[in-house]
Amino acid sequence: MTSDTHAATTVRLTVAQAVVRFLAHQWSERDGERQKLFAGCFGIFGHGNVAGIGQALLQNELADGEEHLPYVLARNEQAMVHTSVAYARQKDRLQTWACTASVGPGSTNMLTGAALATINRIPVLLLPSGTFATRVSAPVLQELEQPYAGDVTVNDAFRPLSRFFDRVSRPEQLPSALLGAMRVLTDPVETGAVTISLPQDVQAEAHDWPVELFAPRVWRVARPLPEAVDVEDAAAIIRSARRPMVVAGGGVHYSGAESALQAFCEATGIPVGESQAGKGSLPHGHPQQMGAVGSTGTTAANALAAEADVVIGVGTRWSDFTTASRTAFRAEGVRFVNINVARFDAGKHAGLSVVADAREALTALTAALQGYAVDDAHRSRQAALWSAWDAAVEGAFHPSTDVTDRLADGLLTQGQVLGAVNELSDPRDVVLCAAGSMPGDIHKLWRVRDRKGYHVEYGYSCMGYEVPASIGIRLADESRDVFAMVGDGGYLMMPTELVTAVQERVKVVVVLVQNHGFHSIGSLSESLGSQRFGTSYRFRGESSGRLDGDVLPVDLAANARSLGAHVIEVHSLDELHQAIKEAKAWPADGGPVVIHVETDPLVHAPDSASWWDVPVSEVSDLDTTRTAYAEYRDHKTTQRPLVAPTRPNPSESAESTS
Ligand SMILES: Cc1ncc(C[n+]2csc(CCOP(=O)(O)OP(=O)(O)O)c2C)c(N)n1
Ligand SMILES: [Mg+2]
Repeated sequence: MTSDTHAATTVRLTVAQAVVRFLAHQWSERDGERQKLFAGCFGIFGHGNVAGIGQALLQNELADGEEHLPYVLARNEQAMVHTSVAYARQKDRLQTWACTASVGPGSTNMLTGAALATINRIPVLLLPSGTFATRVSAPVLQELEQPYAGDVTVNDAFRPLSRFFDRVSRPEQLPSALLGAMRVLTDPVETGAVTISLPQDVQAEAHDWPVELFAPRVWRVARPLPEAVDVEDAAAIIRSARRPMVVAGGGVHYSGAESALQAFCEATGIPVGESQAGKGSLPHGHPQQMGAVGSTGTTAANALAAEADVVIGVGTRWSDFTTASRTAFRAEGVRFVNINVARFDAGKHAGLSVVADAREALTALTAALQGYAVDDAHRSRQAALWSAWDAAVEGAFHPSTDVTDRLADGLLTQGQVLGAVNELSDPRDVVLCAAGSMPGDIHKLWRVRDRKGYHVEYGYSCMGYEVPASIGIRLADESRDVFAMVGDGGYLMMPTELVTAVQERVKVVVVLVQNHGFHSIGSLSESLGSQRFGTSYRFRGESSGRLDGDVLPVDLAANARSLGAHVIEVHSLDELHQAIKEAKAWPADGGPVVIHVETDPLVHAPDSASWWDVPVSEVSDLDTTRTAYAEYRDHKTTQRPLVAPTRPNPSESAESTS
């Protein structure tokens, strides 16, 4: 190759410029629809990325005719990962953001976000900056020194949290790192946090890149088909069932399988219980919709789960909340059929694995089950169970005066707050939550009216996800209002991104539920015999020396106002209704609205007598703990191993040749 030809086929750019140019040219495609894989890049600059990726983003922003990778300045690196994850989830994992952070704490701040993305199986590209690859001036500011290994950096902490990790120590390594990263981001089985660690000197180093590295590239998001034999076996098991049930997980949404699930349920009459990620798989009011299942389930779904003889998991990873710590499915000989794109999840509970895209598998299974339906008794049982539960929801949303008369002045119940937001928001609006007592209550109570109307992050249940995630959802879909339900504890973890919402004029509605501490962990603590220890925000008592003094004089409404939000403080149900209407009418580019409401943490949502396994101290000086331990041991006896084989015993099966 002559040097002239060489000049024509390569382009000289820094590693950081190459990263930005490459990312701007990536597309995803599914069902014939194409979209940019990266909506942009969030970042916070410091040493390590200000002159590398920062310079490249600036050059990209100022360039005419170049594909743009919009840059958004965030306030906290953990938060910008949350924003990206929420965006990607709202986009059914077909689009996401990149996140750039500076060396050291800027980068490690993203670790919690990385874990959250990987656990929830949501794509996000993380670009932590690394210390010098050459190590010429080591140790540099914020560098970890480990006497036992010269090549370890703080960014190695991303390895166990990422589905793909690479460190680009030489420019030549970049193309394979980028291509590997894109493969994982767009693979429904592998996806999660994808990390490319970029040492600060390498970011700024120039290299001659082949021009085709930057050609537009389309990543097709697969819809793997099920194997015919698995569909036949699954159909045979379901045909043998008298009381089957579906458990719908997040995979139903990511695959866009809601209509296929509805057709399956309508043809067979099989009822559906939903995990947190799967909630909204069937619309509220559908006769087979039994709502939440598991520890935070409805009485309807949990009653059906307890007696189900065949459980069909669709796109669920079977977390302990979904199985009520393996106590929800109690029928003798209960068998599982798992439809999942990931063999890893499809094999759980020793289930019959149908490894496939949820939409494709459900469509094939509906055809294979032609002529099969549950009997009328099972259908009427569903209807009766649901109407009893729906009445309980009405009671929580609109409590009787017996309950409200006992509330202190200006306080509401959490159920009233959720009911008001559910009833006064539009069907397409999105409710968002992550940690505290609200995720469980919302899982039970919320009436989901649109496939993208429900967004509770309950894989990692990360306090602080709510405010940054609300921005991601709104950026992903400006036609919907977002109602972020956040407790005072969660708000205090991460109010920072209200400032980012102000900067970007992003309208989000944050409903800040002030109950002066941890309603959730307080109740959990009490149920485990730990007397709500250390769970409320109070002064240390002068005589007791314990955190049992007066409520702290914290004004979160003033805090939100100081960050630039429009704040509405409410002290009654009427004022709450007015506030929600005001928020609905707030201009689309008006920035964040915060509704501050105080609730009584001692009024609980209706119970479904379900369980969650949280170990209690085996020995204790406290009566409360000893009582709780006795109850705990009783519950442990109801736990099932769920390991029975699903297929017939080979020595008894007709096809056996031995
Ligand atoms: C980052 C993080 N730290 C700790 C926890 C454990 N945790 C779960 S809920 C909770 C309290 C939440 O308080 P708040 O947001 O006020 O909600 P409430 O329980 O009062 O409804 C805590 C500490 C968590 N989920 N995430
Ligand atoms: Mg609280």
